[in-house]
Amino acid sequence: MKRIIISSLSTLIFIIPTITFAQDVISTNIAVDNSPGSAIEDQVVAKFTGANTVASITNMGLPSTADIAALHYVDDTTILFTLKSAAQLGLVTVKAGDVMQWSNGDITTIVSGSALGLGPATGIDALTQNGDTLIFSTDIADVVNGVSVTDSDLLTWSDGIPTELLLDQSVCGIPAEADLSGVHLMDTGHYLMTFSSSTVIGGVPSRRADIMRCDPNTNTVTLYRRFTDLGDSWASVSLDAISQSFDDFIIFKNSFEN
Ligand SMILES: [Ca+2]
Ligand SMILES: [Ca+2]
Repeated sequence: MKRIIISSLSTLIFIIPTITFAQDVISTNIAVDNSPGSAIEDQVVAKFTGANTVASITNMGLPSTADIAALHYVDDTTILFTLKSAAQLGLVTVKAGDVMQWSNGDITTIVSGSALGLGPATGIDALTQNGDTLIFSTDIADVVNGVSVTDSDLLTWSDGIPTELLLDQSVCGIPAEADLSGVHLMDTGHYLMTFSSSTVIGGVPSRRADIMRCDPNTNTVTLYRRFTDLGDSWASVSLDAISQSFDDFIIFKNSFEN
């Protein structure tokens, strides 16, 4: 007796896998001509692929006199940021210590510098998030809620919980004269960090436009990314704000679709 096996393509289910890539998101301290790409102004946010090309530039409509000092890239339509100096953004008056949110074109205040416990002359020059909790660095030494902090310590704040010290700069071996000017908390618990001038972090040289990675559990520091590799136009550039974006890409497309 013969057995007949009938198969049909229509009964098969194809799964298209995706992979998530981390893309580095930055603001520069000065305008840079990222030739052959477009110019990057200091008040916009540029997202870079791993191939050192600009994936996108987000212009939040800030005045050309504004300079983004810190940013946290939530997604393509929502960015937290601070400015280096006071500015008028539409109806909103922004001071250097204020944490702002841009969302689909609307700009609102997340928390003011005074509500964070910062002195009136203190700004925020590095910003990241852990859930809804803000993690940030000040641009000068300050006394925050009775605690003396340096411009490279990491502080933390969430709604209802006053600002407190999160990570002393000594954990990452940041020398006293260095100023942490950009930070991003990775899913691994490591911190990406940038500094306002060339220095040595945990024994590892850090130049302008370098991103360093600190593992606070093992006290080890490594070079993560060197933006000066992009070309001569980056030689005098510092990264004054960094973050990361995670985008899903389809890496396999089967051949059964038309
Ligand atoms: Ca900037
Ligand atoms: Ca700082």
